[in-house]
Amino acid sequence: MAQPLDLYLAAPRGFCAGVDRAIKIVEMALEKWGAPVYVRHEIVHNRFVVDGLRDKGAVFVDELEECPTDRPVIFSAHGVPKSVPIEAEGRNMLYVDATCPLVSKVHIEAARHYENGLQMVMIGHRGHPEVIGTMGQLPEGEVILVETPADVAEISPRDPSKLAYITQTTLSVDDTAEIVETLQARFPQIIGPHKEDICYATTNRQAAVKAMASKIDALLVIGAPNSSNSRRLVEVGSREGCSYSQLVQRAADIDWRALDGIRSVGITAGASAPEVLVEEVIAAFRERYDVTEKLVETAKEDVEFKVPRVLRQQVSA
Ligand code: 10D
Ligand code: SF4
Repeated sequence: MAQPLDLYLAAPRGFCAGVDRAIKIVEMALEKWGAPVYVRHEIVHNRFVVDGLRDKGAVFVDELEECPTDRPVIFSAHGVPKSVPIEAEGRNMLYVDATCPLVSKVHIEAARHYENGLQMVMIGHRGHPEVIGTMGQLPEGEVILVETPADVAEISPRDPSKLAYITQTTLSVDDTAEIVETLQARFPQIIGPHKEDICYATTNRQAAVKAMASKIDALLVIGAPNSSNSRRLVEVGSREGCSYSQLVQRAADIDWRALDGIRSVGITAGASAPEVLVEEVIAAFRERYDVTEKLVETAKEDVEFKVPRVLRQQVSA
């Protein structure tokens, strides 16, 4: 007889509206213009998604200079520095920007603060493409990056009375609140968004993990190692008391020996992880255990973003 196991499934989990839109953009571009269509950076941080699009004719590159000028190029959902579309225009290239509208919102916020004469503090992870893209909206030196509360003590803004803060969209809600508090304590005049710029999808996925944490012995987060929002879900699991909280890209990555003796497992997926991989993981549990599925739903999501007009025209034609 197979061991009984409670499998708690987080909702919401997996694809967010920005990821859905970005993948659609690549698929529709391939339909409209044929292969190859170039994509600067992984369209979203998931190997399974990227491999699937590559099979359909997408070519993934790190930099624009790797693209020929006679093929379309798509910018990834994470956003790009201002210099990238400028370079594309300079080379007369056809480009489609798949930056998530919620990332673009932060770009616009940064530009507005800059026009109002404010210097910016960005809370984010150094080297992440979204951070590079957002900081790259403004001239060098206009955005100071902080990653931790300790960093706040180290920065030397031009004029502490003329400061604003912005954040990466996929951060830990709790860590960010702590950094914001530290910023406000050191710079009481700092201007910020209503709360932070963390998006609805990041917030909802972290809340669902918190809600299931007391019920589970282990948490598996389906997502890629370079996916910021997925890694934050693993951290939430550990902090909420799951002694085993792990990132897995798909079922083959599960360390079954580490789960030995465990009676309840939570499953969630980062915003860039497709539901087929969740189903694959559930099926793998069903093969080994007598599984009872339990849904932990903390929010319903109905956000949808339109694809850019240039691709919509093709659909209605
Ligand atoms: O690393 P990440 O969480 O920023 O990106 P990922 O592609 O995993 O998920 C989608 C999130 C985006 C595009 C940033 F908002
Ligand atoms: Fe947009 Fe949030 Fe999804 Fe990032 S995680 S693509 S900001 S909806």
